[in-house]
Amino acid sequence: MHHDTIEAIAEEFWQQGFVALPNFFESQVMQQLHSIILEHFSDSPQYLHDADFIEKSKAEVIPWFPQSDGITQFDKIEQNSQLKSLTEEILGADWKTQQCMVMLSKPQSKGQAWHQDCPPEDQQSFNLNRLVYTMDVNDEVGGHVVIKPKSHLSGEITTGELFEDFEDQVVLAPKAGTLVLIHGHCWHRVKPVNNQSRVSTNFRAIPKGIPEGITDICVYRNMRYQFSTSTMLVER
Ligand SMILES: O=C(O)CCC(=O)C(=O)O
Repeated sequence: MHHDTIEAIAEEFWQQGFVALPNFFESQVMQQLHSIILEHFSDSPQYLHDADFIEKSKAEVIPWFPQSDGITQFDKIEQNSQLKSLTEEILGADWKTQQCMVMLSKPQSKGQAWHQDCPPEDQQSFNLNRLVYTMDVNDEVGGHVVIKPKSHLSGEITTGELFEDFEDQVVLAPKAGTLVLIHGHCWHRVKPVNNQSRVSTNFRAIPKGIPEGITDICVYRNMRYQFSTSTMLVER
């Protein structure tokens, strides 16, 4: 990828708060990773989050950290030179990658309500979602990614309906091989999932000097939730 292209993508990201790049990864690599994911979840996955959290956040997602299970095949995404260059252009030098997290949504699950991945009060303090899709998200599967453009500049997400349709929202149906970058302060949600499981994998990254636990507190329209203590810090 030419440096001008990388610069243009980073500029779009900073204007919109997100960017979607179809065919970023080879389909063979996506198929390999997807098989590993399906194999891992093959025996009836349980929800690992606290039941109250799932009820209140509507985040019916089962997380899995393959790299901490010693599975090395995901490293090649992390080491992809184009992904690294693009991340550096967006975050600046000495950014850090975090353990990748596979997220499984079971058939007939609710997806994820509108949220910001971390508190937005300090504009310099944010995470970058680098979402990789190993399967197609489409009308049959459901689970489209919905984003409110430019909302990374709007401060705290407003209170209100958890799955509200905003007039200016953008609905993405990423195909296998797509990379979607979302600023952690940008308001986003996942639509309900239909009759099959839906999978995405997040290779989160953080700028230099930002603490590893930046995404420990997530901001929803109805609460601020802390994952490490399973606590609702603020009810809204
Ligand atoms: O799974 C997706 O497509 C989006 C995930 C998401 O909302 C997040 O990682 O905060």
